[in-house]
Amino acid sequence: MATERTLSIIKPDAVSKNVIGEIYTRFEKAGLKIVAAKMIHLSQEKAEGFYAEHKERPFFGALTGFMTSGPVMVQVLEGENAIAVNRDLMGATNPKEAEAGTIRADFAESIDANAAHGSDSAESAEREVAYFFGADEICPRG
Ligand code: RTP
Ligand code: MG
Repeated sequence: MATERTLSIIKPDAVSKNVIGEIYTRFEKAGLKIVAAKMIHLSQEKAEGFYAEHKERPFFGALTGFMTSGPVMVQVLEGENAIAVNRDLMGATNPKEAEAGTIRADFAESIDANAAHGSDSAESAEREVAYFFGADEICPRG
């Protein structure tokens, strides 16, 4: 197993519900370490760049509109198989299909307002971490 880094975003709905701490506890209990973090209110341009892979999809406008609707909490998680572990903690994209006990089952309302983002591959993780953090903003903790 490999130590990996993944990019996590607590989306505007979950920030608004005041559950950042509850979600951080889930990361920590799963063995993931927060090695970088910042709260930001995304501009339209920053949100569109982040989700550029979905540019042609019908939900792109709703997605970027939602992601700019309020502040988000962005973090880098580090640990064994961090990418898959974080995706498992999040649950399915549509909270109605998410397994009980996952972040989306517990905190999300809809496929649009679905509480959390996590990188879906090593390539995405590398791009997404660099999209938000410089090397000097990441603090590996061993
Ligand atoms: P995310 O990128 O936010 O972690 O979500 P994901 O990998 O589980 O899902 P993805 O396919 O990357 O889609 C990105 C976000 O777009 C919205 N979406 N809406 N209406 C739809 O069919 C639909 N499909 C995707 C979701 O909010 C999803 O999180
Ligand atoms: Mg995705």
